[in-house]
Amino acid sequence: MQLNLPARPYAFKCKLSSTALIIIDMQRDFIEPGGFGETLGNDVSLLSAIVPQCQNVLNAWRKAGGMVVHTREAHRPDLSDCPPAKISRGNASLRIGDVGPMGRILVAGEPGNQIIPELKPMDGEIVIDKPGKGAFYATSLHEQLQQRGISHLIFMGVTTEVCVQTTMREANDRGYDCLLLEDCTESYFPEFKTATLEMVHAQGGIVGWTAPADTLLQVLAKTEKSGE
Ligand code: C5J
Repeated sequence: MQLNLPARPYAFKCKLSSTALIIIDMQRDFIEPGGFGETLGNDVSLLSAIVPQCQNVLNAWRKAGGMVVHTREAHRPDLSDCPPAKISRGNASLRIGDVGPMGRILVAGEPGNQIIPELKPMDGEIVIDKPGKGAFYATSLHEQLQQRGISHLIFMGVTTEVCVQTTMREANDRGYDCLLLEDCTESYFPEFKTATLEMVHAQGGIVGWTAPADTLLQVLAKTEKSGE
């Protein structure tokens, strides 16, 4: 199935069979009230607002038979994969590994570290636990995508300017064509989201493409109807 999506700075063309949907860090601790994000003073309702549209895309992508990858920012319980600089940075009252409202902060297996129930991974979908902001650093993501012949990536998730943008830049440097779905990503700082979208498609798509999710939903619905 060939997908031809109106996008910025120009049309994003890909084949379903060589494209993966990458969902970045839609974890309870970043998105749900009472989690780590909220304890840092952030308004998590900004992030939770994108969940319904992310669900629409995930459902349509699954229906079309596309490959799905979920990521989580997650460290080993002994924090051996977490640089001391990452733990000590900033003046948060809770640090990585401390016990927060939903268990230990950014530690694999803890309740807050799980992907929100609305976007729960299904059997057969890849889940990448990543110690960095970028999903390619110290993970098997690149190898797994290469094994499946993936050349194009469609991104959703949070936060736009941190883990989403970092992963897109890593992907871009590894030769993937990347599209970010504009209303399926969010930041605690709306101005950072706006700036990131501009950065991604600036200079003829220096990092990739951006488009509203409806463009993908419409193309998927049309191809389903025509039985392509
Ligand atoms: C993500 C963060 N997922 N902001 N993490 O963006 O620390």
